[in-house]
Amino acid sequence: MSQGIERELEFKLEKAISEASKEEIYHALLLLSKEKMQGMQRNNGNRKLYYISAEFLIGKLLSNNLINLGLFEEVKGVLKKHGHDLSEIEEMELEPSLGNGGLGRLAACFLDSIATLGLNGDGVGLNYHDGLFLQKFQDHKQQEEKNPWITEFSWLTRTEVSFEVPFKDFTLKSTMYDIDIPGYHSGCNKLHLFDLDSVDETIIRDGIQFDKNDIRKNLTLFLYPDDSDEAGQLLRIYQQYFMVSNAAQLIIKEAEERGIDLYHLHEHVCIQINDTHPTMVIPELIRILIEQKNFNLDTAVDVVSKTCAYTNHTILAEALEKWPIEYLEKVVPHLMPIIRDLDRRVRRDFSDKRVYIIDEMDRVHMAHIDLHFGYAVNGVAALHTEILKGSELKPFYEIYPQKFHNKTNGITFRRWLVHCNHNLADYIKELIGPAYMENAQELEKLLAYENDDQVLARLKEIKREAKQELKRYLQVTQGIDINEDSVFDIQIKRLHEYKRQQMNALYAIYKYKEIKKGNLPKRPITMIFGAKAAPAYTIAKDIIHLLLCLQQLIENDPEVSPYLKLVMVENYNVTKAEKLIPACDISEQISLASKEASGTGNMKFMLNGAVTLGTEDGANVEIHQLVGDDNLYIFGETSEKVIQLYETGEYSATDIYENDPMVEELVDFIISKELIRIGDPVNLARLYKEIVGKDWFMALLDVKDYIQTKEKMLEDYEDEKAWAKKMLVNIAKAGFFSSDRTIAEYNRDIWHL
Ligand code: 26Q
Repeated sequence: MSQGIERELEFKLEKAISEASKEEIYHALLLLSKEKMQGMQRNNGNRKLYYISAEFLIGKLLSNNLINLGLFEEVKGVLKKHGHDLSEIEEMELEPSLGNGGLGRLAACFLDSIATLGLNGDGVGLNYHDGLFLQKFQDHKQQEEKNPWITEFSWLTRTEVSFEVPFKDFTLKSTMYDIDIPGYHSGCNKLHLFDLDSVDETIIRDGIQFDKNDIRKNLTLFLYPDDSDEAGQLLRIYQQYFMVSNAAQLIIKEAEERGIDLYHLHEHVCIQINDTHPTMVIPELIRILIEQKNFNLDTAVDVVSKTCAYTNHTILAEALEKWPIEYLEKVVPHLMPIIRDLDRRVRRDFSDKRVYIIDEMDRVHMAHIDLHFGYAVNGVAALHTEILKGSELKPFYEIYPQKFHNKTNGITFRRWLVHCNHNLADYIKELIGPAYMENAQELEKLLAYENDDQVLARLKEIKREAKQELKRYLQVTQGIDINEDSVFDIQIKRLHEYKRQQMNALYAIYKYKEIKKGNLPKRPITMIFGAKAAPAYTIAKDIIHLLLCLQQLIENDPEVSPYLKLVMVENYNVTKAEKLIPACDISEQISLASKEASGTGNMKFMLNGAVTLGTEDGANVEIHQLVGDDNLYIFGETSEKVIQLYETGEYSATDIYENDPMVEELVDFIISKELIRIGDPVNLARLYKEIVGKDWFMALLDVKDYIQTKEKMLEDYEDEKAWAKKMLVNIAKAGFFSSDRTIAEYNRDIWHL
């Protein structure tokens, strides 16, 4: 067999493997994988799922495709024999950054699991040429740059499929590109990404600026460009409609090709709407069925309502999409009569204004369309779903209790263990066999080794190897030196006030001051952050500025730097996550309780033997239930209390600041002469004012408990054996968070494929 791949590779290369460049080998492996995937069986079945999402944060594909094709070990061996290292070949691939964070990465994990479970389901989205911006640090601030990823050789395959998408003043013709999604030891599905041939990358100038009004040239240029102004919001509506009109036309085309009677569409098709971004697929399908397939309005509404299901990913009011009618009239006036009709139906049936689609300010509540005219809605973790039912979507839960589901998120273990942490994956295989790769619950068998000194010692050793690996990587990529014998404390996720990176920064200030006072930690601490801020989100950018200033302050202080290091990883993305997660000891999951719908990084860390420091929020609650009090560290106020504080408006950051000298001292340091000397006084003063005067996400509420809990954790870390046992329990209990389990539940309760 091994000779097979070797020969196929040489045939592709037209030269000896040992003489080929890394780039040539990458191209050859890409072509070879594409051929194998084309030859694979397509998952099929009578009912087909279309998972529509504005984001698919798929990460690099080479290794994962090789793993799922069952070729990874073989290819690695052949390359090694000829003097090449597969991990160096992987570096030739550019990461497609087609997502912001959690929601996009979840969609990618789901595609892997849908294919692996042999389910008939494709993804549908947009082919952004530049995706999310590339983050650079300059003068301790985030700079955004363009981030092109599509090269001559690519996982994309241009197809013949094309549709006409009608906008108010013009019609655009799409092109569909496909990416193959091979299941692990299973059939293949597709990710369909729609694009426009007329998109023009040369309109991008200084950073990520471009003409937001030239839709033909800019439509699929970027993921969610700046929507802080009207032109940005209109572009977002153009993108969303382009995505869903293509999806709707593809769905109808494939249904007709399968000979399906469109009056029975819901028996053969289901559409999962990933957050509200694809919501316009509902009125668009209704429109097409009426205008092109002779449906009457009632029947079209009925069939579509039985076809669509919606996932909610957030309870932040500002993230729930509400489009002014005026904007929709400018972009898709032909949908407005349908949306108005849907609103009329709601007003006919219900008197509660809170469930109307169109509000008093003439805004269209996208989630309300999904809730009334979809057959299912789900939250993404148990607590999140309870909050949706009990407060955020309560009026809807009262009308449609049967529509509500919980589907706790999951992650694909193929990427987040087998691919990113070979040493750990191999060792687990040695201990309990390979079955855990397809049945994650098997990991519980590791509990048999809870008191096995040798196993515990090996787990610590594997962690140290991962730290060394990360050390090398940061040395090469950022010229930063970290100490592999320090404790690695990591917070990597989008920068948002509710995720409270600012509270972690206050810990860094606390530790800095302690060390200055001579209270040295028993072991050096390495605090690692990775985060992008939305380009128009001022406070988030100010928090990045604070972190970068602290990084320099600590680095340049010889009294402190032997004991504390703060590293901000540039351009945090999936590839960097894959290097950081295996090396982590302390997993920071410190959102304000009730605000993080689920979190999925928390699951990736746990699976790789990190211990969670977190609030009772999102899926942390379920992690807590699984591992028990001894194997994670919980702090902070409960979600009930936080919700109550918002309701009564009684939270006052100023009160806490003024009455607690310790808090005052930490916060004041943001505008200390030490930091002002390094940073920009405007940014630092603005952040200081925000925290003292408003602190909307209540960092000061929990900061003391947070610091105390982290101190306890660092102390416990010194009991090597006890810590290794916590690592083992976390790994063993992570099985529940396999996206295979999540997808099996979606299929059982919602999709029925
Ligand atoms: C909305 C309106 C206008 C512009 C942008 C948006 C927008 C864009 C992206 C709103 C939300 C998002 C992304 C949300 C997201 O990533 N949510 C995360 O989803 C994860 C998967 O379910 C959860 O684990 C996280 O808790 C949740 O924050």
